[in-house]
Amino acid sequence: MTAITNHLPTAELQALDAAHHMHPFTANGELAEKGARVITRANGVTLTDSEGNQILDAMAGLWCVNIGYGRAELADVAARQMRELPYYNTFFQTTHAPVIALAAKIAELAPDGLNHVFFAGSGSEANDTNIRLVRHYWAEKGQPSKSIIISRKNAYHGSSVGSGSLGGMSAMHEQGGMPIPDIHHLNQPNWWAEAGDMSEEAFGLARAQELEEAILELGEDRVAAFIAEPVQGAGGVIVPPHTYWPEIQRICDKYSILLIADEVICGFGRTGNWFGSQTMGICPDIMTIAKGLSSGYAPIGGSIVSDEIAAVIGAGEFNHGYTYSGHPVAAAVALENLRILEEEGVLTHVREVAAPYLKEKWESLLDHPLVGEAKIVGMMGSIALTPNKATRAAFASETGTVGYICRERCFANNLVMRHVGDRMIISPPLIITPDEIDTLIARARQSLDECYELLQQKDLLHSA
Ligand code: PXG
Repeated sequence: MTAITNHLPTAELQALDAAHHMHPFTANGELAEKGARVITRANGVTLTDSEGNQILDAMAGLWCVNIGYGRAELADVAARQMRELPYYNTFFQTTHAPVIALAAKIAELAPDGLNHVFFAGSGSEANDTNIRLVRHYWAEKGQPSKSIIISRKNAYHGSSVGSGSLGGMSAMHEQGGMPIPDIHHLNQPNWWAEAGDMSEEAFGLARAQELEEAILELGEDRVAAFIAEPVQGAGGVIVPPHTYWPEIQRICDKYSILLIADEVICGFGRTGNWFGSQTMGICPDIMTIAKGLSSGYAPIGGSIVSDEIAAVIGAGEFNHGYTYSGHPVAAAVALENLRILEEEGVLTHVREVAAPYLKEKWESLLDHPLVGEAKIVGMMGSIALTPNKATRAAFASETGTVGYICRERCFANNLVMRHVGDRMIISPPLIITPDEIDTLIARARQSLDECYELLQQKDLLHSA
């Protein structure tokens, strides 16, 4: 068998990594100086690194390892499927059992009327599919001018040219010629950072009404769809005010705009239901899925599509697909993951045990001098760091300076808690126990204390 070089000393692994491996979303030169932390194995919610440190992974990898690490059943299913049929495509009038079973299972779990799945290898690919799908849908309906997709600033929908254009990350748009034409971005419903004196309710409504204003300005005959994450993830776990989503739904219905819910993070139990759309009370026409679909054990994504859209698209040929659409090994792994989520009552554990306990403990961090707001939906949470809670002030330092210091303390304290700007975020495996939540919170508090001390030393506790 090919050697995997875990047995090499850490410094040698780091040197090889620096010499040959380009990390995503990373200043690779800077990392090469420092050396990447080498993760060697994982079990449950715990990562082990090459120095033997045990790290609590409060991000479930990249928001994906919903069932936790170390489930041998998925490895067994993958090995069995590789022996039986490692690959076949579904392009030219063929199919196979794993993709059939997975599509049928997803249709069973998805809300009524969403019964068709177009598979992809990732969330980015699935959102690229969605761009082509909604434009082709309106063209087939005799309205080819309906091509604009409305999205939001600070949304994350992937990193390909199409999905990166849908996303509203300005740092991404600055590199490589994005966004593509006919994508329009609205403001996000981030009450903490952007509401000024408005109440949460009024602000949520105002931000939703930007959608109606945009449709009227651009023309109803030009707008194909609105895409959003039920709860923004990579943007900082921004939980919209409760007035936001009902108004968005009303506007989409009124103007016949397709609603695409990007469920890549929110799907498969993250918010306590199968889909974030159910938690937020919305009825999308398309849902983007990936991540928790396979708990990250195999790369797979897709678009769950309404009966109406599938019928219109299915009347002709949709000239689109990926080599790995419905990959049999990934499909078999995803199916086994869904079996575990269902049969082991993981969503019930979230709703009845983990989420209520995490919420109580997470919100207890509000007594810390640095923590301004604590938001949480199911198993995704954020805290806003601030030098002044009363005014909801940002720090005078460049955005992200303080968040990075806090993240570094977390990493040093064997906790993976990320920062987005000066917000700290978590999204732990759904199977986390109350004891492990206690450890998570203790390490978070310790890291916040150390961060606070460092900010005092560096004289960084000033408001912008
Ligand atoms: N939609 C959403 C809502 C996502 O969060 C994607 C689409 C794209 O999925 P793929 O499988 O193509 O990566 C994502 C991915 C971060 C981070 O820093 C978040 C994601 C990916 C990488 C980093 O939080 N989300």
